[in-house]
Amino acid sequence: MKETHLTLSKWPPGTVVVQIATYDEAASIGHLLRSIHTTLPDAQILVIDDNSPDGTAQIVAQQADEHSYIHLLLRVDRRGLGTATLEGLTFAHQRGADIAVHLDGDLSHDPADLPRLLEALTPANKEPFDIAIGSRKIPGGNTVGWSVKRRVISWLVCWFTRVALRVPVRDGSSGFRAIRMQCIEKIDLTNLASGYAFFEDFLWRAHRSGTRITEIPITFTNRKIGESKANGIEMLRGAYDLIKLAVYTCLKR
Ligand SMILES: Nc1nc2c(ncn2[C@@H]2O[C@H](COP(=O)(O)OP(=O)(O)O)[C@@H](O)[C@H]2O)c(=O)[nH]1
Ligand SMILES: [Mg+2]
Repeated sequence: MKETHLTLSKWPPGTVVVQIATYDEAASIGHLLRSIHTTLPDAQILVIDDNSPDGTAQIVAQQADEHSYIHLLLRVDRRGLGTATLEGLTFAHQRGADIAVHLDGDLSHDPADLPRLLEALTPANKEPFDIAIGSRKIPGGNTVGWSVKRRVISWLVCWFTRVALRVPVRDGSSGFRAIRMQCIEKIDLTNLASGYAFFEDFLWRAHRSGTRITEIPITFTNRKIGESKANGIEMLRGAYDLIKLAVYTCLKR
């Protein structure tokens, strides 16, 4: 098994790394890796896998042996989407990437949107942004295939992020984002939420540290293969993390 987290050689200036946290995504990962490379041939691709029982890591390891732009960060056990995303960002930063993009491993986020997301960081005649969010909740954005229950939960979380956490974005829980690595240096990354609330927690910290954030519309399509890992326990854990953050926000107002 190839474990590239031991490789510390730097990537060239201007490197974009597309990172994917995976747990049991063997059915989609091969196609996703190919689509990302076709869309962004110069990007590095990093998969952070938590030793998925379905062999996702083995597929990625084989691809990494064949293609030097593919990297695998293999963790020994399941430690959550938040810590996986953070480990990916830290790895990208250490290797000298300029921009990291994270997206889901189940093809819900369309790699064809990657160029638009990257372009949004540097708008013409405007100050550059630090974070560009692929947003389902602005005009032109959309969610396809989700149950009413999932839509309601998502709406509540985004409303909570905007109103209680005071982060001025419409889709604070999107897992599809481009982030300038420079801005990572001014964000406090200690004790970030380890599960799904990572995305709101990270944005909350980014906003408080003066980071410039923008949103561009994307269509999120519910997975057609494999199962969602956002089960009841994960959602409760996420809700607990968000409430803790809101209390802290009120106290520090
Ligand atoms: N490494 C890692 N990835 C995870 C974990 N939990 C979820 N993921 C990945 O995070 C992404 C989003 O998860 P998903 O189940 O699709 O959530 P949903 O889209 O909200 O239903 C997918 O690529 C999952 O494989 C985890 O504990 N560790
Ligand atoms: Mg999904």
